[in-house]
Amino acid sequence: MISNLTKNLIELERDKVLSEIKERLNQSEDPMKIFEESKQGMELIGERYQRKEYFLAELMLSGELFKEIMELIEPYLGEEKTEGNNKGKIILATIQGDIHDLGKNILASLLKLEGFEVYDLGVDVNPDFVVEKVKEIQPDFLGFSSLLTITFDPMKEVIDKLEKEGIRDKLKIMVGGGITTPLVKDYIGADFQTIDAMEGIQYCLETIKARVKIGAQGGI
Ligand code: B12
Repeated sequence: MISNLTKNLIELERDKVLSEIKERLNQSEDPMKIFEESKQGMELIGERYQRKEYFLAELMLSGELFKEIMELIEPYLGEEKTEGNNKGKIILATIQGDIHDLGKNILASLLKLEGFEVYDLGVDVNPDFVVEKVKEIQPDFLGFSSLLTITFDPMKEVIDKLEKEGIRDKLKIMVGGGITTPLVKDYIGADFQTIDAMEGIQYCLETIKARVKIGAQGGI
């Protein structure tokens, strides 16, 4: 069963989609529910593209429409946690060859809301640049957003280089994005994989909490 919103999004009915979202937000509906229905629409658009019922033009339109959806939803997601952005530092990147950024951008917004310090390196990022930034920023987490299979090798390259530099174990590495699986995590050598931003945030929060506990017990 798909919702009316998902159906209109798949059909790229921009005006219907945006007016329904405005109305539901006005009625104080949970913005994450609206987000999930929109995300499902994007997955189904991808399937139409794969079946050759949609082409690049439709993918592009869906990308633009999703951006407009996020602009409506984001102000309703909550206030940034203000007690100093001290939950931890995270670098995000979509690696070389891949320009998909909608999922990465929502993850970045949600992490900021949770109080993380986010360094978003953008899209189509050179693997050596990621390694440089890890050395410079010394983050607690590195998150790759991956929507194309051609990104697996360059992500693995980054992790291999971090290993060679002896700094791999100083941070936790996550990989996410609609096409990723646990196998991808194992192949590139990451610590965690998900196709759900909220699960990623949960992982970061739990990791930080566990570290604080070990520290309190004199383990660090
Ligand atoms: C919109 C879209 C585009 C837009 C992107 C616009 C943009 N600014 O991002 C445009 C039109 C540019 C595009 C281009 C292409 N696309 Co495209 N695209 C899509 C589509 C339909 C939706 C992606 C999306 O934004 N989903 C919504 C977001 C919110 O979901 P998400 O990214 O999964 O993110 C969520 C989670 O995964 C998680 N998450 C994401 N990243 C991370 C990272 C971490 C660390 C964590 C913890 C969590 C996390 O958080 C988000 C919220 O929960 C997908 C279909 C699909 N099934 O995903 C195809 C898809 C990804 N595209 C595809 C293809 C083939 C292409 C093109 C090659 C097409 C072409 N012939 O040119 C080009 C590639 C361009 C390039 N070099 O990158 C294929 C990829 C196939 C593959 N296996 O490699 C897909 C899967 C379509 C398909 N089924 O064939 N695309």
